[in-house]
Amino acid sequence: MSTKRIACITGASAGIGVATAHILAANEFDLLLIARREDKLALLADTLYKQYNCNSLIRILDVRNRLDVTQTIEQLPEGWKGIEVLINNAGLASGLAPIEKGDIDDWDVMIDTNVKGLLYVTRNVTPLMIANGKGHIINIGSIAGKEVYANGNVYCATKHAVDALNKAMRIDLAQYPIKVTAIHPGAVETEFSIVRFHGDAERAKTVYTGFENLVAQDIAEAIWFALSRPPHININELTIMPTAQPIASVIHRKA
Ligand code: NDP
Ligand code: 8X3
Repeated sequence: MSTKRIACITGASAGIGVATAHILAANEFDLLLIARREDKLALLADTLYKQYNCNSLIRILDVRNRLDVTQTIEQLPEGWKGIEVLINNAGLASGLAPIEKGDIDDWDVMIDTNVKGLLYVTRNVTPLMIANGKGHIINIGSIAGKEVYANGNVYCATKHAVDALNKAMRIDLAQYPIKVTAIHPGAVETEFSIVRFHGDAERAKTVYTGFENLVAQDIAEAIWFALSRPPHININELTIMPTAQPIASVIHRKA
């Protein structure tokens, strides 16, 4: 087992999770990579080893499954229990519909993943951090956790919950001392909109046309900024928007 610091990234198979894995691997972390798609995680682990000599442990896990989350963390090899950084990133929007027409299955998926899944992982990882006497949790929220927009109802509610949990965790965990930071992005082009629109890639593309959206690397760099501050500094939260998106519901697009 190497002596590098260990970070756990949920939602490591795409988008912001992949970009964060690269930046942490480049900064001498070994990585516990969590998501449901095994092929994507295996490919990422291989790339990280070749590019950065980073050791990865991949775990195929649906964060909505409480029992599986507990077992996965409990059954980590001893050398991997020293998790110092947790990136709570796994999450999604499913659908975009007014409250009276929303699909209740979409609502369940978002609440179970974005809120309950984040809690299950956090509940199982924080005791390891406390035992190790240090830690830093990065919660990936959203501008949707700061504002609400038409048809975003339940997704916005889940991200407001992440915002509240981020503040609450910080109060509870500062004594150990464990840092807690939220990163709240605006529009980042990833698989996010393809997932939101249930695989409709053409509709997803329209979300990002006519303006310069953020890319996953922009968010990974902000995460690294928060992680690389000295021990006495905690970045409580950062809201990061495309310049053309001053608030959640306004995007200045060129014709
Ligand atoms: P992607 O769809 O590209 O990536 C989402 C990741 O979450 C994937 O790795 C996916 O892996 C994982 N995931 C989803 N559901 C589960 C689950 N039940 N169990 C385990 N892993 C899961 O989107 P982004 O990278 O954009 O999203 C990352 C985070 O950033 C999310 O929390 C999102 O809400 C947030 N965000 C995104 C913004 C954007 O505009 N893109 C803006 C603001 C916040 P797999 O499918 O393999 O399980
Ligand atoms: C994703 C950004 O604006 O679609 O969280 O809610 S937004």
